[in-house]
Amino acid sequence: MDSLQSLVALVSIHLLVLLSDLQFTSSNKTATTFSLKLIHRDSPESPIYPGPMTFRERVERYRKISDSRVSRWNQINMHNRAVQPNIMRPRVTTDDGYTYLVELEMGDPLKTVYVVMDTGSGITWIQCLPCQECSPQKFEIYDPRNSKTFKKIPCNSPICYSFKCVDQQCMYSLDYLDGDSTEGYAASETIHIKDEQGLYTHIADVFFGCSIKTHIDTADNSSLETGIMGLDTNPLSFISQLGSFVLRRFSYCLVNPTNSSTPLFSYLKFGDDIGFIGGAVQKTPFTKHPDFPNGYFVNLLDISVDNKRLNFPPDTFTFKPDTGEGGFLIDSGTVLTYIQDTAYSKLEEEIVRYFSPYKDLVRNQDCSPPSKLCYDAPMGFPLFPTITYHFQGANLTIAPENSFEVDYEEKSFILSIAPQPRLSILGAYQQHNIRSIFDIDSNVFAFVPDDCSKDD
Ligand SMILES: *[C@@H]1O[C@H](CO)[C@@H](O)[C@H](O)[C@H]1NC(C)=O
Ligand SMILES: *[C@@H]1O[C@H](CO)[C@@H](O)[C@H](O)[C@H]1NC(C)=O
Ligand SMILES: *[C@@H]1O[C@H](CO)[C@@H](O)[C@H](O)[C@H]1NC(C)=O
Ligand SMILES: CC(=O)N[C@H]1CO[C@H](CO)[C@@H](O)[C@@H]1O
Repeated sequence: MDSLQSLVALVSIHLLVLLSDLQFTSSNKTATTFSLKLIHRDSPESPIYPGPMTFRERVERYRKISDSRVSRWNQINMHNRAVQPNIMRPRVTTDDGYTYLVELEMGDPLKTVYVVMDTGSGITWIQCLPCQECSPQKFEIYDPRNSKTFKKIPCNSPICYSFKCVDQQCMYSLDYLDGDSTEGYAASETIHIKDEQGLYTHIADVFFGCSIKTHIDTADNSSLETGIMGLDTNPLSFISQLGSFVLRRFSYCLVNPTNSSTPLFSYLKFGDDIGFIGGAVQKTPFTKHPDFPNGYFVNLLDISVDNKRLNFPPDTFTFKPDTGEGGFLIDSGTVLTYIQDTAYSKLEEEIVRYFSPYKDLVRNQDCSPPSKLCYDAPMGFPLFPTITYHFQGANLTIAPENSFEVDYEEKSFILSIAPQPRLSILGAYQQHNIRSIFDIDSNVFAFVPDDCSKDD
């Protein structure tokens, strides 16, 4: 569909974008539910389907992405975090098989953009024409000059308090020390979210960053990725802007891309539609991290390998003001899980001990970075341990296939957890086939095992 006139308006919502009080100013039907299809980017359904890649190619590619994403957590200037990257999460697709992209339609006439679903950041941005420096992307770059609903944020808007006024223009910028960055106009646009019946919800005046200078290390011209959708609790994040309209909650269920027999998409769900069918839903409260006040941190108390507890001292994963270390973040924009160095060593030791009786396994010292633990294994080696994260009031047990990536061609496997000096982060790979629910008003992270390939 090319024009708004041809759309069936299910609901029209206007966001009054005020820094302190984001809200919908008008809404006819109360639509607290909608969902966006999430497609893995390796999926044949994905418009950027790269064609068959070998396991090794996929692993190398996503590890590079994972490492560059996680580095931002070490490198962002802690005292200047007014501006953070955000990611949006409609329909989710993926370029590399390991990061999840949300498909959004925006503007009038409608244009499709693909943004990385990121619970680890807050500001949503996409590349915009005319670029001063654009990163390659597969599809035409969004051109705000052609959209009737695009607006620049004026310098006197409260939104611009977080940004800079340059030549009468409100400009945002995000820098990562690893070289990734985005810079451009603070802007707003109408976003259109389609349900299964093809009916649209239109959300007017959604704030986003219109990037005219983008540096993303991993981008290439087959990349579907046009930006990032921020879903943390930053007041300007996508979920904060939707706010009470969606009861300030969302959920997703990430399909495992390595299982090519299943459809590689799922949905990002909001409000009443967060979509779990009861069952053994577990809940743990979000905790605060002083350096990342908008992040979804939870209180990790201990870890088990094959149901054997490692018995970490209770404050192992809590934030330590003296060193700046600690904290456990739920982050969909990072692929691998990262465990803070000292705890990682103990975890790795226990996993090595678990495998030690199996004499036909050979530890390989040459793992694909940043992983440190990999083995050559006989074809069909079936005996992998579960790993359990013991949170305050909840246990998250990770199925073996989400902790160990098995390469059947190379007859090897690799741990999907890597060490990290500062923070611990639960990445997307270990979230496969778990419905993850972020309920900001109730201040809980809830989760339940689910078959994400059956998400509807
Ligand atoms: C990018 O596009 C150019 C020309 O359009 C092509 O020559 C080049 O091989 C492409 N690079 C990648 C990584 O696909
Ligand atoms: C792939 O998915 C199918 C169907 O959901 C499941 O039966 C099978 O165990 C999965 N295979 C792997 C390797 O996860
Ligand atoms: C978590 O697992 C431990 C065993 O390691 C058990 O004692 C505890 O009751 C479990 N907690 C919940 C909430 O299930
Ligand atoms: C059907 C319905 O309730 N329409 C209302 C939608 O909202 C506008 C303005 O808020 C009202 O004027 C309509 O009557």
